[in-house]
Order: sequence, then C-alpha cells, then structure tokens
Amino acid sequence: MTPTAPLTVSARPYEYTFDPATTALVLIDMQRDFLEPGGFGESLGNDVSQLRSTIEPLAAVLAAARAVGLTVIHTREGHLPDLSDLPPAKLNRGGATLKIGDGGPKGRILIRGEYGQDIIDELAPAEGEPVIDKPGKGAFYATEFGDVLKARGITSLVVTGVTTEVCVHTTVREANDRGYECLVLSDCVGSYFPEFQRVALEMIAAQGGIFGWVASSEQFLDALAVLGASAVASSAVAAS
Ligand code: C5J
Repeated sequence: MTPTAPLTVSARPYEYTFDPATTALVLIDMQRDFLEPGGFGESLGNDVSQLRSTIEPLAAVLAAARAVGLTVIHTREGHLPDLSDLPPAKLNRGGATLKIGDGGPKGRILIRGEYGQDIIDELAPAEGEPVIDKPGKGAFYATEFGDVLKARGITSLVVTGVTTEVCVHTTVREANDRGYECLVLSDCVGSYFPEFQRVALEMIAAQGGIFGWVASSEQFLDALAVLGASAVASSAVAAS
C-alpha cells in the first residue's frame, strides 16, 4: 500500500488518527473454540451465542480493510499437542467440563491444528495474512507478533475479536506498553458477560485514553470510505 494522508476516526475519548500504510487490523481469537458450541468457551460454562453478534460487523470491517490494502493479522489461542507450552495453572483453573487437550466434538480442546481451534469460516484468513498462534492471552507473549509488526512498519492497531476483557484487553495493554496506538472497535469485540463488555471498553478510553481509543465499526468504516472502501463494506454486510 502506498502511504496516504492520515485518516481520522470519530472515537472515544477523542479522534483517532492513523495512516493506513502503518496500521494493521488485528482479529483476536475468532475461533470455533470460543464462538461455537462444543468448544473451550462452552466447556467453561459460557453462552457462546453472546459472542456471535461480532461476526457480521467484523466481516464488513475485514472486507473493507482488504479492499484498501490494510495489513490484516489473525491470532489463535492454542497449545502444542504435547501440552508442553501449557502451564499447569492454566490447565487446572476454571472447572471446565472439558479441559484443554481433552477430546471434544470439534477435536481436542484448544490444541493447535484441531478443527475447533481454527478460525470460524466467516472470517477465514486470506492467503498471505499472518496467523499468530499464541499460548497466552496476549498476542505478544511467546509469539512472533512483535516481529511481524516491526517488519511491516506497523505503528497503529485496530483491534477486534474475543473476548473483550481477556485476550483483547491483554493484547491492547501489551501493545500500549510497546508504544502502539490502539483503536478497539466496540461492536467487533465480544464478551460472554455484558457487564464486562461495557466496563472493559470504558477502561480502554478512560483517563484520556489510558490504553487507547474506542469507536464503532461504522465510525471506522466512515474513515476508510475516503479510500473507496464503503461500497465493499456494504456489499459484505448484504452478503452475510
Ligand atoms: C479466553 C480469549 N477468554 N481469547 N480467551 O480464554 O479471550
């Protein structure tokens, strides 16, 4: 992508400015294990339908980002088949009916390479889009994410995915400490707990943007529209 003049998104706590050439759209853990029945999220006692409202707006943002040539990066939470990267504290916590590594209806729970651990069909990575496999909640911990961003000259992150207060928050906090400017799209992040969703978003933008900015997908698409992305985004919504 050729560098363009900075774009501006109407956001909380104030306008977010970004250069598309140095910005990545990041989709955190939009995996079957979190969004579909029979996976890790449900085994922890959660109602996975709570997360599914994120899919349609995120599909529209993804289509628009691809149309204007924005860098797109996906992450997946998961562990090696021999569980050597799984701390006992994570394995044993949570009182799950199915633990990480157990066999479930979509394969071994949260294990790399299993059907359930992969990204949902609606948001499947396109060829060439990096997919970062991470053993933790944050995208930087024990991964190549930071190197991928540096190699591409990325300084701003538009963050989406699940769950808002866990992997999205951890990643935004890690990114903020490393100097990245983060915009979180409020309807493209989801939580199993409506009150956590509200408070987690407030926490990002509080204190003058202590961790970053918050905007809706519509506000972000409005900003991208000057690059000609609006038609693509509308057709993605119509098709979904
Ligand atoms: C969780 C995540 N919630 N991707 N993972 O365990 O947020």
